[in-house]
Amino acid sequence: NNEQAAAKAAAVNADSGAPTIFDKIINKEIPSSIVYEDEKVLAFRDISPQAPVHVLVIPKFRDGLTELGKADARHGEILGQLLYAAKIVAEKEGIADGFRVVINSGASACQSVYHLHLHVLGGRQMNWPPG
Ligand code: D5M
Repeated sequence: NNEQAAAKAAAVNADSGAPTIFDKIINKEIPSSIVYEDEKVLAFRDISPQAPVHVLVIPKFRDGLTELGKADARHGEILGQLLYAAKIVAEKEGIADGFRVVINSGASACQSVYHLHLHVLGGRQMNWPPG
C-alpha cells in the first residue's frame, strides 16, 4: 500500500549529508511559495500539502542539521528560532488558534529531505494519533 511504499522510499533515501533540494529553494534556483523569511529562517508552502495550510520552516544554514536526531548543543539557538518562526507562520496563515508542528527525523519517521524542516499544518481538524 501507499504507506508501506512511502516508508520504503524514505528508508532507501537515508541521510547522506549531501545537499538537498532545499538548498536550491534557499538560493532561489527553483521556485517556491515563500510565506516568511528572515536572516536565519525560510518558510515556504509544501509542494504536497497534507492540510489546507502546510508550510515548511527550515534553517537557511543547515550546519549539520540534516535531521533533528543529529542536533547538538550548538544548534539550540536555531532550533528555538525555527519553532518561533512556526508560530509566526501560523499567525500569518490565520491558524494560530489551532495548528500542528511536526518534525520527521530519520528513515523510520519517513523523513525524505535531509535538511531539517518543521511542518506547520492546520486549517482543518487535526487528528491523533498521527500515522
Ligand atoms: O518532508 C519533506 C517535505 O518536503 C514533503 O512534505 C514534500 C516537501 N517538498 C519536497 N520538495 C519540495 C519542493 N520543491 N517544494 C516544496 N516542498 C517540497 P519529510 O518530513 O522529509 O517527509
